[in-house]
Amino acid sequence: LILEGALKRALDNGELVCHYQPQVSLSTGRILGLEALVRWQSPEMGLVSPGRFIPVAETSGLIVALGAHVLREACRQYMRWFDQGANPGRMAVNVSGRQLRSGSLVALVKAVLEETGMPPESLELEITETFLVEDLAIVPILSDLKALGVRLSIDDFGTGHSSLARLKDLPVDKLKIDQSFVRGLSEEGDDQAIVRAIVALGGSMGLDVLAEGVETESQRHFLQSLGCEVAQGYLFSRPVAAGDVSLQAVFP
Ligand code: G
Ligand code: G
Ligand code: MN
Ligand code: NA
Repeated sequence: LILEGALKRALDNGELVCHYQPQVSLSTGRILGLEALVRWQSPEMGLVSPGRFIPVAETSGLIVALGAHVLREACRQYMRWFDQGANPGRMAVNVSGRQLRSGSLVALVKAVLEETGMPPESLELEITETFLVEDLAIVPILSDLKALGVRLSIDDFGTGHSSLARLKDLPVDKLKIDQSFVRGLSEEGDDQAIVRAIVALGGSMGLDVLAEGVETESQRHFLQSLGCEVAQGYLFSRPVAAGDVSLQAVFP
């Protein structure tokens, strides 16, 4: 059980670190971007997965400070690579529903872009589909974020029951196909049909489509055959510490 007080101290002590997972072009093998995924490097517990503490952060409200820390650290790290002459493509950062509704997200993103020098078009904010359908009031916030020049993507797409009418009204740039659909791709069946439909939907709405959770060559080949351009998953790389990230193409 993770307690709010312990998490707050971890944040204050700099124990929350970002790992990074590449997003790969399926046609060229090149790294198009990285997703920042927070981990708790605890002196007592070792590396703690966000699945265990993000829910605590959400209910306690600590997610707002935690999210600000992750955004700042991811942009700083992006600029470190950039300044070394490496090209990390885009940096994707997860934003929770509570952060979106906090009223301070737009000002935070603006401030972090200014203080780090991060090019706005290289920053992508990932918002889980469930939050996007829950609350109509967030559309103006999304528009304000777009006005800063950043990109928006819908995370876990396919699990949040957004209607096509709703999707049409959201100022987003990318759909991230939830990994639950990618898992079943190797066998004929519903998952193949769902992934095919999402790729077609993205194509016809002018949205990029990324497949999450790609673990096998057969999943990769199926996605390629469908015309899905970008993928992310253990097949290419697990999320790793900044020092262990390779920005080289994963296949020639
Ligand atoms: O990295 P991992 O697969 O263990 O992440 C588990 C969950 O935690 C995922 O749903 C992921 O989106 C979420 N997560 C990881 N990092 C962050 C973050 O910085 N902010 C938010 N809000 N969620 C995150
Ligand atoms: O909710 P979100 O999509 O942000 O979370 C991504 C989560 O998926 C992270 O916890 C990350 O560690 C995990 N992940 C990334 N690639 C793979 C994969 O290929 N297989 C599995 N099982 N999990 C993955
Ligand atoms: Mn994500
Ligand atoms: Na996801």
